[in-house]
Amino acid sequence: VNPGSYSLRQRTRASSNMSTNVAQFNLSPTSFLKILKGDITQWSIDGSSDAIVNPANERMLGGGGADGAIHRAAGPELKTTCYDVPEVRPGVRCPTGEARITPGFKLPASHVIHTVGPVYDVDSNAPASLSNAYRNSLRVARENNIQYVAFPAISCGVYGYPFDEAATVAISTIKEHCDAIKEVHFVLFSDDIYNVWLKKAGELLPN
Ligand code: AR6
Repeated sequence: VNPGSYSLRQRTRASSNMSTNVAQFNLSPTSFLKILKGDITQWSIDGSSDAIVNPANERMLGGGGADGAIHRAAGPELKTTCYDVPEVRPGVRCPTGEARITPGFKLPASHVIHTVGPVYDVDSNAPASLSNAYRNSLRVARENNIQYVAFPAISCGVYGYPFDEAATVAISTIKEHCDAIKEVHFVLFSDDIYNVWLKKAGELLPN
């Protein structure tokens, strides 16, 4: 085991292994941000306690997009476990901006941190809600001694957040709240979002 080495299970035999395409930035003297393209359901850090972040909805019982993919890859135990997360009000297990943790079950990552980003057109304070989703996900990781965390572009799919604005909130929040986290990875599904994130990280972070 090479601590800190990152793997996308699907790609390990491919010559275009994504680990060669990882852009790395410093978040602090002791933490890194890595930006890569790929499928977050395939992500893990070999031999470490790690977590992927699920861009869920408040019910926390699965859905479309990355949430659907994560539930399919984790297997049905994930939904059963989510079902047992107490409701804070009817139908709401994880209010917007908060985060909850479960095991990863069949996923390569050991944990899933479920968070809920804002619906861009509905939330009157979308930047604060999006920032809370990143901040609380990192807090939950820290509380569970998880030092490697992978995020997708929360709210940038079904929830309609403009990519450039989302990247600013995501990267600046992570920079401010990365204490005790060794590596934060963004695993981004599409070229356009990947390119926006790379540019924004170049503007906001030294490397
Ligand atoms: N790996 C990485 N990123 C992915 C993957 C994947 N496997 N699949 C999609 N994405 P979305 P949201 C990207 O819609 O906007 C669900 O129904 C996707 O291209 O998954 O926060 C939930 O249940 C986009 O860039 O999440 C909620 O109801 C980003 O992940 C709602 O959608 C986020 O898109 C949440 O909407």
